Amino acid sequence: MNRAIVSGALALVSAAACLVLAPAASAAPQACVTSTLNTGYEAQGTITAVKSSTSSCSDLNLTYTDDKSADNYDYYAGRLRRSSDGSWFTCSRGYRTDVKVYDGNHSVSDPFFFLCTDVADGTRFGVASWLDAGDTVKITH
Ligand SMILES: [Ca+2]
Ligand SMILES: [Ca+2]
Repeated sequence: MNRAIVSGALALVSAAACLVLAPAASAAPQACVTSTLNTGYEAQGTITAVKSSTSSCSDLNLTYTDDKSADNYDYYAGRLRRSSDGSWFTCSRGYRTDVKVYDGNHSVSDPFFFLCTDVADGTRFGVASWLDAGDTVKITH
């Protein structure tokens, strides 16, 4: 006599495929683009640029400066052009004259060097210097 043996089904516990996705950095430097500009004397210089519409960066980060005077430092501010009437204004962060910005590279993640924040795509921008004009600067945006 056969006894029906009900074998318990083996529950195969599949290992949950836990794909841990690294959170996307909000301002990954490699996703930014960098433009080289010159500075004007408390105004935008003759070389300006347009805020990238494809990068993931929303700020204007000052990542390189070369002051052209003997001092080799200056104080910088971002300038933006209004699309409405083409006029220029200095970003609200303004010039901060408490710390001299010496020639060289500056960290893209150092908030001190965020000249303007939350800049709309397509906005034309420039950089102003406080002491004298004609400095070469790079903006990562
Ligand atoms: Ca210099
Ligand atoms: Ca200068």
